[in-house]
Amino acid sequence: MKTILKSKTKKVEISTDGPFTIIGEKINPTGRKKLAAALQEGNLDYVRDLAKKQIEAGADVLDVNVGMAGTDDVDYLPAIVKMLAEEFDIPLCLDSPNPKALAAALPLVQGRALVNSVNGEEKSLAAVLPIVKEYGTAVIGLTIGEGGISNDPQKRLAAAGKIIERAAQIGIPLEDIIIDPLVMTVGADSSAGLVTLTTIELVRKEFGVNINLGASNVSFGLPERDVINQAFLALAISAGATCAITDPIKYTLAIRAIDLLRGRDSYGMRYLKYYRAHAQEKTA
Ligand code: THG
Repeated sequence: MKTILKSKTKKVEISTDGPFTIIGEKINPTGRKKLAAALQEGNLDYVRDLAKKQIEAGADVLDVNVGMAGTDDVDYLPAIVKMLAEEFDIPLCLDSPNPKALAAALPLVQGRALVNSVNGEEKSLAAVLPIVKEYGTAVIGLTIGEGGISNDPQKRLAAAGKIIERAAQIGIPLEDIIIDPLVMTVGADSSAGLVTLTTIELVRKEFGVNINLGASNVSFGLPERDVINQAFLALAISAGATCAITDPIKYTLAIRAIDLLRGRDSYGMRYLKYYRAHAQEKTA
């Protein structure tokens, strides 16, 4: 299964057979005061810098989240998307549940974006899927049902099924739907990792679709987050995840290693190329 995203001149294939796809998480003001302040001042330099650094570090796609308490992302998403689309040749993942913000930003995208996200609630399905159809994008479907987020992997699977079915009804094909099994922190519930891993396997077996994770969520509130995040990436990729919203600066080398270990990097070319290009950073 392949999900195709595009920028001005580049095509990115998120694939159930190929190497793992990295969606850079850092354009997100949650927990990042400097970015929140920059967005509120209309200063795009900091966003530009975050985009550049993530691309250099190996991001295949950039997640763009401008959601902040007390603001409407209709005010920020279009301007940021316009700047990124003009200045960088990388596909964008528009991270907003707000249909108005998505509809305002999508005409400014050059290429084929990923809408992040729709969920299995009627209100979201009715508002977001027509926008996905109209702009011919791909979409991330969060496995949230009418009852909210369940801890039961079967219920998360059912929410995925509902999204896939409703998308099919308006002509959005299976390959354009990326299911997100939801990652919660194991700091609050020590079974949260297992629930996600089980859901990944169920979704992979039932639908064979691409699967995305907000991988860094797993370690919120715990010490040595990097260790937990890397261990989780290995387990989740092994279970069937095919892309993640994560930090390319910290995790690209580990992800290359995982691809190599899974036989998805012939002769270790991608691992070695990345190592050589970034080796000085480690020793510096
Ligand atoms: N699924 C989908 N989209 C998502 C999520 C998901 N979008 C948002 C989020 N979850 C994924 N993005 C992030 C971005 C940052 C962090 C976690 C998830 C994070 N940030 C550090 C912090 O807040 O402490 C800051 C680190 C830094 O300064 O670089 O952990 O699940 N579809």
